[in-house]
Amino acid sequence: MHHVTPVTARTSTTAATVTALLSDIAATGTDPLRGGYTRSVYSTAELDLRTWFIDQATKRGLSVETDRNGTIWAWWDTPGGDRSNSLVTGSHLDSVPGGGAFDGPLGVASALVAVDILKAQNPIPARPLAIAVFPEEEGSRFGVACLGSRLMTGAIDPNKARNLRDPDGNTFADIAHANGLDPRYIGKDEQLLGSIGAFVELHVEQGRGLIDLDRPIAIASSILGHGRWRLSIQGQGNHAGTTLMADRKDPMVAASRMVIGIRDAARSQSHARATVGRLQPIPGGTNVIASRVDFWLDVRHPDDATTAALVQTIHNKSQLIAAEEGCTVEMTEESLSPTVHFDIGLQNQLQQALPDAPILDTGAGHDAGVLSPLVPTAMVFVRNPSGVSHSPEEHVLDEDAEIGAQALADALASLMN
Ligand code: HGY
Ligand code: MN
Ligand code: MN
Repeated sequence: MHHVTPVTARTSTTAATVTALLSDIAATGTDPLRGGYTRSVYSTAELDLRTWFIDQATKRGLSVETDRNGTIWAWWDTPGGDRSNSLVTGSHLDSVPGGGAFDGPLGVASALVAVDILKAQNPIPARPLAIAVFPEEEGSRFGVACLGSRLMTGAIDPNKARNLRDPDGNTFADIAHANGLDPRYIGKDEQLLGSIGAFVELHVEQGRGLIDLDRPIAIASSILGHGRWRLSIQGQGNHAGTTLMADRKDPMVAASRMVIGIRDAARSQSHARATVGRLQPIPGGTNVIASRVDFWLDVRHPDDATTAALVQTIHNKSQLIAAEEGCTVEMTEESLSPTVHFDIGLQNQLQQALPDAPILDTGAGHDAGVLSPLVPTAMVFVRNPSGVSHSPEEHVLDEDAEIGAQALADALASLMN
């Protein structure tokens, strides 16, 4: 593992609460335009959150390192320092644009409090434990969700990753290099993967399951398969005033018809979800007929073959619409994750430790899902009274946040031996 920033322990700390830890970062990355938080990977806001985490971890006597892919690891080592068969928890700190306060940071803050609880029970861990903070979980800057965990597990080709570009045209290689990584070394980390015995991620629930069940926490069973595609519609840019309606090849009209077609196709397939949340006209002038429109499609379904068939239907429909509007359309897959079923043995162990927790599936992707083919993984969800996520309305009650951290500590304690 390439150690980029080994930071050693300094002092210890009294147990904090999740609410207090989250209030430390409540002003970091607030978005006055969108509301909520915009903390894209390696932005000033996310770098400030990394600094906050490293500080909190070193205060707890954890030894902190950043690996070759930019994931931060805060280790509570056994006396011998052997890190094989480690127990890992953690989550992410980056957000979607205008996201909520809990998606990611709740898992990181809860992991810090869980370590406090475990340390109070036994100052020496029976097995090595680490808190991991994965970069670019949302894929909001470079377009690929869970980029850090995909790199670590080999789920993305390092060359493809190096050449990913953010909306300003910066490559991931350049931004990673500017933040202390050597882009030549990003990629699968067999040694690190081989040392992880289990990964348990706590996350705010992104839905209404726990509200409807009137329970504070749940254990995850599965993650819906999901993918992202970019559609580029090429038309004829022109003047809004001098171009008669009959003479237009307007990609904005084609894109708009496609978005309605996408909604209709997803509606006709039970359990499917299809979303266009990001659309970019080029050049984007009020008095300009766009020459091109790019938009991004997010499709999810429990059955991977159904996802593929739905995407094919959408592609066929989009080609017909483009032709009718005198345009052309190109569709490119940007990322694809199969449906994940978490390790049933680990799930059962968590169920023993958390007997009152119901088992819930989720439509949201997570780093735990990316690790699950190679590492036994599990997730704990914490109730979100609004049921809303990827929005400023995402919420967790203070008492549920503390219940979640205690549940994570209980789950980790049950896996410690
Ligand atoms: O998009 C997702 O499902 C996750 O929140 N990154
Ligand atoms: Mn998340
Ligand atoms: Mn998210």
